[in-house]
Amino acid sequence: MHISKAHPRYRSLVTREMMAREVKAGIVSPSGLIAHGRGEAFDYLLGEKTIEHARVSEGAAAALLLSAKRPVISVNGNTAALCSKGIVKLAKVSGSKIEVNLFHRTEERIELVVAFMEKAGGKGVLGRNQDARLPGIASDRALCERQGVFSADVVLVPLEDGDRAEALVKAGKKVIVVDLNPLSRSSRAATITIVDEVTRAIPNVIEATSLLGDAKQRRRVLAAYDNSTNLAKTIRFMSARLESLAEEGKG
Ligand code: PTJ
Repeated sequence: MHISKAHPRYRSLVTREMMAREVKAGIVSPSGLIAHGRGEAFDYLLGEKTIEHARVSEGAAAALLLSAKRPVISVNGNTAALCSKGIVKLAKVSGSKIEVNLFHRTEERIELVVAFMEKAGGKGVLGRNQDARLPGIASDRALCERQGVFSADVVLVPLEDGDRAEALVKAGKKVIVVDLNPLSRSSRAATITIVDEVTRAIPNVIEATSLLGDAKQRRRVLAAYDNSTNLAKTIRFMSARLESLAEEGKG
């Protein structure tokens, strides 16, 4: 389908087309399109840009990843399709492993998404040999690699479903979530929630890692961070933005 560059929603339409293509290729699950649409709706409430409170979370996420002993970035179909190269770069600068973990899990999709991340430059991408189970989840979504998510101390989970985010926290891990919905269970369960679109969030976290070389500074950033306070500020931001748009509409 030809999309005119003059269309006001050009970027969004191109991304949708790409996601639809990746459904056909088996990278994105059909439900991934629904999740994407929900994300787009929440992004409207932010004005489709990184807000100040997300910047704070992105800085804290960079500090946590750099302070971790065994950080892992968990990748699903949507994250791979939207920002595989960004994830590979973040893994490199933060010393994190990449592991593919799918909600709609089949051996075939695991292989496809791992190969996709390898093609994007990922080294030692985990997911093919899931030999451990995350406690607290009954289904196959509990499967993970012993040398990856299972033994990680910090896990970054973009666009994660609530059950898994909660199970990771219960397993004693520090969890960084990227989710445009500040009301989701994942957002509430996480140690750090980045309410920002994933293709903006990942480069921002990469940029923040370059500013946090000093361990003392990282500790200061983490001590000042509180997830519930940050989420409350984000919800207030969305609400104030809607109020001001309604005021504009009046005139
Ligand atoms: O590839 P699979 O099989 O692992 O499936 C992945 C999906 C995303 C389908 C699965 O994890 C899922 O169902 O997720 P949920 O529960 O719909 O949660 C996804 C969350 O991510 C929602 O709260 C969306 O608002 C949010 N979201 C969607 N797109 C983006 C986003 N957040 C940031 N950036 C986005 N581009």
